[in-house]
Amino acid sequence: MGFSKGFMWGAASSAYQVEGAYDEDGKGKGIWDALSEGHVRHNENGNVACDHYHRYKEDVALMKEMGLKSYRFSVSWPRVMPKEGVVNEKGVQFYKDLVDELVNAGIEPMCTLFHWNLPMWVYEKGGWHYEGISEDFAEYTEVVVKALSDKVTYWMTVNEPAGFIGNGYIAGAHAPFEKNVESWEKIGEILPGLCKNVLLCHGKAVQTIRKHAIKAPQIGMALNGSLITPWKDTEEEIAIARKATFTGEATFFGIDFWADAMVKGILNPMLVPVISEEERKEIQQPLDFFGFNCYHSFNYEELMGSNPAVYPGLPRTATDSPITPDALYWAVRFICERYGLPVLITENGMANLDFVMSDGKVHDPQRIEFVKTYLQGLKKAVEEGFPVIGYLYWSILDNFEWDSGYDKRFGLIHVDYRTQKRTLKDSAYWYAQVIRENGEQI
Ligand code: IFM
Repeated sequence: MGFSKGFMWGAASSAYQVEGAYDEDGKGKGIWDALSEGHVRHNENGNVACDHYHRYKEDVALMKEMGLKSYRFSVSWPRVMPKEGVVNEKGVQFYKDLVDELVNAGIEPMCTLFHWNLPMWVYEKGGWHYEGISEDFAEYTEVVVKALSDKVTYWMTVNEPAGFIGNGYIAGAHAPFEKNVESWEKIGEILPGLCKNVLLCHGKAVQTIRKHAIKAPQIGMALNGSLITPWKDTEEEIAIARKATFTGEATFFGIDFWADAMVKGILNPMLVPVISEEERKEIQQPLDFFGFNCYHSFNYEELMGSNPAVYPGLPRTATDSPITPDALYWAVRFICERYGLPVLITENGMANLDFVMSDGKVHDPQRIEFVKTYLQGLKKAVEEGFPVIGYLYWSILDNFEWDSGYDKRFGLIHVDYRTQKRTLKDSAYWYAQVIRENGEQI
């Protein structure tokens, strides 16, 4: 037994990171468009990015060549709603065209509603601090769902809330670059409200999708969070790792911080004072899958600092992320056990030192090894009977890696940003074969 017959092999991206066309066809400005100057390496920005807005047909053709079964993209809220209450038909049309292109290529479109580029008009009302944001988000969701749900079945509400709240409002590394790390008092003051607003956006979006979807939807989210894995495969160690993963503590980077509220209707103590009973029910909506972005895990012993799991020269990616191949196994197992939902790996991948070599190719054996070994963990989970819908490599193309600019290359497809030339990396050809064989050789 291996991966199921209809297993969704795919890849992912997000609007701001690939689209470009930042002020074309009536698009409004988002917080990354308007506020990122001075905050990004080499002063880069997403104005042009991979120019996917104009080159989406070429990109979909490459996905088809690779045999992708699914593609996860995000819709840009400011492209679709440049101003409060205003729908930009040309922006909507872009996503309709993209979805048509995917469907015609036999690729399942998977749509994320929010992947970080918040419209400026929402920011001006207070952004994620603004209590009414979930009403606006529901309105936007309705527009997108009415436009795309004749062809889109898979929906993800928000991408990595721990990331955009933590980086955007605490570390100050991501838009809107609010830095509050120096003051625990301030963090304590703002964090519960920010998290409540994100959770309400999720809950209302789920209800909006169910209400307006033309095709019966499959709905989830795309969370990330600390995953702690056992050092040894004993029941005792596993129980310790599980407990260290789902701490119940007031840490917004805990998977359970978000998922307990979304899936089980259980509020973290930090959220209890700010979320009413009615709101709790709005947040807890039935979901069809648990989307998880998984790049690495922490080993329990490593966390305690008492084990050589972290040693000089530990393999790391170009973004310094430790390479921990068993992460997907434990992510699926722990999530399935706790939440009883099928898992979709909404992101997994690595940044590597990729460049076009003198033979005109991009050789990236590290990425092949990375994906192969992570997939071995995923396969183990599948073979033990844990339900997994699919695996989406991050990312289809090299792209704009937020405050790191264009230096960090995660793509299966190399992009030369000077010419926009695409080159399939060795890993893309390798992944294509994995898909053809449905992961049998993994
Ligand atoms: O590029 C990001 C993506 O936007 C969210 N998840 C992690 C990726 C790699 O850092």
